[in-house]
Amino acid sequence: MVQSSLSTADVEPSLALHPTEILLGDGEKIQSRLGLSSPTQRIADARGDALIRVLDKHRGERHLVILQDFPDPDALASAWAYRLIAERFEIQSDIVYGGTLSHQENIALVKLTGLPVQRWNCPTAKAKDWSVYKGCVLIDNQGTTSQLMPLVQQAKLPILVVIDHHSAQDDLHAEFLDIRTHTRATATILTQYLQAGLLHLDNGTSEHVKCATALMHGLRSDTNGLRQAQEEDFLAAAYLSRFYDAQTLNTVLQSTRSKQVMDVIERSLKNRSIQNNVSIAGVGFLRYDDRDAIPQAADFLITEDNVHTAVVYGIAHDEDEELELVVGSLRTTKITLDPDEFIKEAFGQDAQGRFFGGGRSLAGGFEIPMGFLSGLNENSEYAKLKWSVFDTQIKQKLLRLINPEGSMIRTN
Ligand SMILES: [Mn+2]
Repeated sequence: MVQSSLSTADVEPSLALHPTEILLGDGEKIQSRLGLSSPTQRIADARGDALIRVLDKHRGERHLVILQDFPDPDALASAWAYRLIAERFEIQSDIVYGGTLSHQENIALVKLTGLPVQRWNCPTAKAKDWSVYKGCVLIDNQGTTSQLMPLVQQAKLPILVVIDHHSAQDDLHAEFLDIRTHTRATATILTQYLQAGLLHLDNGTSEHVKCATALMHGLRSDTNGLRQAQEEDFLAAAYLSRFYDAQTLNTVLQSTRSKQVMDVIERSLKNRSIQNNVSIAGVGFLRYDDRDAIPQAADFLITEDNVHTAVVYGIAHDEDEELELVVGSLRTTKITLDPDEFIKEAFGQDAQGRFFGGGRSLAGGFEIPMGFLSGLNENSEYAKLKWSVFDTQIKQKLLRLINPEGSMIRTN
C-alpha cells in the first residue's frame, strides 16, 4: 500500500493561514474543523495537531509501545491504531507487555486479527537490544502497571507519548500527554485521532478493517458493552461501524471461559461476603497466568441483586520467576464511587510512596507484592497461614471504608 507521509512543514503554515484545513505531505487536506465545531471537537483536533508535530519530530525512529502487564482489549486495540498512525511518519513501533495475555477473549482477539503484540517477560526483555529504541510510548496506562518500566529507566529511554484515560499519575513527563480521565475508553481517543485525519481507514485494507474491529471491541469492553458509553463513545463506535467486521467481533465475544476461570468464579461465589451492598471475595492462590480470572469473577459478583460494588482478590504466583503478589479487582455500578480514590485510600502507599493500585471510571485494580513472604507454599500449613493473614488484612482495609463503624472483622 502506498501511503505518503504527513509533514508538519505542510501542516503548520496551513494551520496558521486557514484554520479549518491542514495540508498533508501527499497533497491531501484534512478538515481540522477548528473554529467550526463544538469545543470538545476543537480540543480533540488541537490534540491531533500536537501529536502530528511530535511524531514528525521523531520521524524514522523505532519506539517501544508499552502496555500494562495484563493488556485488555482497549489497550491492545488502541496501541495498534497508534502504531498505524506512527507508521505514516516512518516510525516503527513494537507493542509489548510484560505479563500474560490470559483472558480468552484477548487471546481470541489477538489471534483472529493478527494484532501485532509481543510478550516480553522479564528474562526476554533483559535479553533484548534496547539500543535500537529511541523512546517509549504508553497507551492505556501511565507506566505504573508495567514491570518493564524499571528496564525503560535503566535503558534511559525517554517517554515520548502517553495516551490514557486512567487517573493521572504524578511525576510523569512526556513530550506528548493526552490523559482524559472522563473518557470511558482509550479506543475512543484513538478513534477521534483517526477521525481527525491522522489516518484514513480504508475498507479495502484488511489491516484497517481488523484494527477497526479491535477498536470496536476495546471500546465496547471498557464501556460494559456500550451500557456505560457516553456520547463520544457512541460517536466513535458509529464511525468504526463503517469499517469493522461484525463477524470477527462476534467470534471474539463468543469465546468461552477456561476451566481455571470457572474455578476462580466458583471460589469467589463461595467465599463472598456482602456488606453495605459491597461484595468482597478472596479466592486464595491462583496461577499467575490465570490472573485475569479475578476481574472476570468481579464482573460476575456485581450481577447479584443489591450489590453495587464487587472486590475480588487472590494470591497469584509465578513459579518460573518466583514472583508472588496479591492481585485484586474492583467493579462498581455506583457512579459516585471513584475506584481510583477507593483503592488508594484502602491500601495506601508502599515505602517508596507508590500506590498499590488505581483505576478509571467504574473499575480499578491493585497489586501488592509479597516480598519476603513469597514462595515456599509447598508447606500447606504455611500457605494457609499466609493466605489467612492477607485475606484478613485486605478485608479489614476494605471494610474500614465500606462500613466505618464495625471495621474489625471476626475470624471464623
Ligand atoms: Mn482502557
